[in-house]
Amino acid sequence: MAGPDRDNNDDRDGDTGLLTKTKPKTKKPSMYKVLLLNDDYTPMEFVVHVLQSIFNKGQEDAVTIMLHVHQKGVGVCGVYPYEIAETKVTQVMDLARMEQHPLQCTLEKDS
Ligand code: TYC
Repeated sequence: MAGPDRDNNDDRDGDTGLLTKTKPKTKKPSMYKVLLLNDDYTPMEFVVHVLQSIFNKGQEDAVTIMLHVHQKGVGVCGVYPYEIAETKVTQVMDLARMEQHPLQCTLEKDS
């Protein structure tokens, strides 16, 4: 029978003979990309406003991202832990709905 776990490491060092590898206890949170999708109706200025107000982009970055989405169909607005990413998606969708624009925003796991 193993003695007390004096080294206080959850027995990962082998003093129970069951586990041999050590492993860090903490993991970085998974990150999620917030994606903006193109459509034919949402005004460019509204998309720029969304990028500035919700994603804290400056005017130049906001225009660059908006044009990327306009030309390629989809683009990344930012990468955040899940709860923050989900909140951003909700904020975009709420604002777009209020202004009656068909703008779509979604999440994709990053790492
Ligand atoms: N394609 C839109 C237009 O020509 C502009 C636009 C850009 C819409 C990005 C959505 O995510 C978007 N008015």
